[in-house]
Amino acid sequence: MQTTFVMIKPDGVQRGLVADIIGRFETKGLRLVGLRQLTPSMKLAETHYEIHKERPFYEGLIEFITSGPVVAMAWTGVQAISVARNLIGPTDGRTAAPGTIRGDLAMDIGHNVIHGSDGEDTASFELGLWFPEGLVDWTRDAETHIYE
Ligand code: DAT
Ligand code: MG
Repeated sequence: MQTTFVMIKPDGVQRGLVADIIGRFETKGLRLVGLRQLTPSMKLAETHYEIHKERPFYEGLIEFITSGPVVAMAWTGVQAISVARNLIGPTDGRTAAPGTIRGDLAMDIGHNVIHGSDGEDTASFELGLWFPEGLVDWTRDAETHIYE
């Protein structure tokens, strides 16, 4: 089992895509173990995207992520990190395949609706950053039907 960090960005919240996006993770079979809506502080956004600090798009990215509320989530499942990344699709919404969240819902590389952790180290760093109070430990009865 893995837990991954997923965030609906301000464009996804403003466009009313929260229910659609949460529904995709839930119906896939991942288990929701954390959910918060907040407008990220500069410090939180800068820490989250620290790895991109030297990139030319960094300032615009921080401005965008702090521009309004985001929905931060933690999802658990077998290989949840890659499962979530595959649901999300590649960075550029215009070339992301239909069927993926970005492929279905985004037209831009920056305003691409959603973030998902890209590996075990980033997942644990991002979960600790966005959910300092910890996650919700619960059993999803449906899991006996989701997994063999
Ligand atoms: P991803 O979110 O697919 O993991 P990333 O980690 O390379 O992509 O970049 C983080 C975010 O930065 C991405 O979701 C949108 C923004 N971004 C990346 N490349 C960009 C670019 N060339 N122009 C504008 N924004 C970009
Ligand atoms: Mg990334």
